[in-house]
Amino acid sequence: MTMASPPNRSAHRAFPADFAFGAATAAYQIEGAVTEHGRTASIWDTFSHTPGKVVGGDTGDIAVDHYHRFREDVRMMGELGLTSYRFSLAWPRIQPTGCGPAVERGLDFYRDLVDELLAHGITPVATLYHWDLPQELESAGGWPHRDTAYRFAEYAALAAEALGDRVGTWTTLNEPWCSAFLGYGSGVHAPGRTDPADALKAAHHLNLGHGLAVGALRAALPASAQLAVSLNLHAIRPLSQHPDDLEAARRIEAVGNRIFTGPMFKGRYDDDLLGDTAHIVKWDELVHDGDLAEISRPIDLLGLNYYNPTVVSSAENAKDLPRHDGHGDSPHSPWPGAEDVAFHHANEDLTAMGWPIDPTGLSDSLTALHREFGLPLLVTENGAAFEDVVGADGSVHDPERIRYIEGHLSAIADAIDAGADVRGYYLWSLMDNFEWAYGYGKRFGMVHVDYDTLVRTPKSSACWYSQVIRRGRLA
Ligand code: IFM
Repeated sequence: MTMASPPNRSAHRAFPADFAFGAATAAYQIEGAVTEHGRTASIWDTFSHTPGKVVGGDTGDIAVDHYHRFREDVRMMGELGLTSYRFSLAWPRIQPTGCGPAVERGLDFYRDLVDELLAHGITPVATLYHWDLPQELESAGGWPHRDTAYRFAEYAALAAEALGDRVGTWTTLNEPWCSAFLGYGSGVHAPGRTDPADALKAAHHLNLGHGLAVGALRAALPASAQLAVSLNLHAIRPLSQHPDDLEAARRIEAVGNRIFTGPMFKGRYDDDLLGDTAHIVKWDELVHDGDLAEISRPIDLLGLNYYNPTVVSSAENAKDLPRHDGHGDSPHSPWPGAEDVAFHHANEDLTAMGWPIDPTGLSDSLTALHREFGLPLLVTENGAAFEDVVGADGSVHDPERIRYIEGHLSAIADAIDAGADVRGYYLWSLMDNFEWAYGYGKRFGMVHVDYDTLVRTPKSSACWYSQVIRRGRLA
């Protein structure tokens, strides 16, 4: 998606009557209880326990203890009026070694969670993989190893057999770009490997795992099941119309977006992507006969995770400009075949992550996805970290987060007006949690968590969002 001009915005329109107003979380970021009931280590347990990998040495060992407090958390969701909740299943809780039979106690946790959600009238959306690969599978080669895709499909079948009677919407992978390119390219995410060929192999095997899982889910679930994938597609804008900047945008779009949307929705890897990366990986050996047909099995919904636009230029055109290359602290690029591209801020209105705030990237992306793929869309993540301050009375006023959410909901309304079939919004995140390599220092929640007492306190953004949900409109 290369971006166009900003749309007109209006803050007053209603959303469709059945629009899902939700919030999202992920297992490793909230559950804790990492050794309970048979759960074994995931790559994030190993990574976070490796000195120097996560700010402050933080780990998900306790996280926000959702595993023990889920009933309280669901009650809070009910009080806020959420109509839907997107959570992920911890693979190492269900299938600790990444293969073999499921652990019933692990499944029971999710059965109980879903039953509690349903009792509160909240529609569950289950994500199968939000980055917590069982460590044993990583030790056997991880996502660069083809076998991992087949293990993922087996796990998908076990999850669907256990939960398919109560979960109607499933997403296979969350942000496979991060799994492949931050996990195996720049190494700032687990498992922390830094080989560009492995990153590309991981991307293909994540795609294959997605396709195989779709097949397994279709076989195990009722025909009414809605299957999706959640992609963090980059809303790419060239810094200028200079041919070199357009070329930079093309390269990033190829390895940032089309590497997933091509095989998933068109049954192919585009020639330019294959050409850009031909010196890194042998695609004809990597992609086996039949893989693309498997990967492009039809799905029902496309989930978009959007935080900020991605402004790019050629290195030459960026010589005298500030650059924000987004490699984290790693000297290794997460962009194989596009290592020289320079990244810039779209503006200086930044969140605590240093991410520019620009909702037009969301409306433009939704509109472009609608035009290109014609699938119903969900915004499966959107939100912002800010430096929240707890008042003397314990309350947290977070007007910046309200402004952020309002701007992005308004952008969704713009996209709907422009014809996109957007069916829901999942705020990232329900509550403060373990923000991966940043540890607990970055707070994305609409609910504040005191990390000493684990007490949850809705911030003013939660109260504001709750009113939006009850009205079904922004103002
Ligand atoms: O916290 C993450 C989430 O796990 C995946 N998408 C982006 C969020 C904010 O960084």
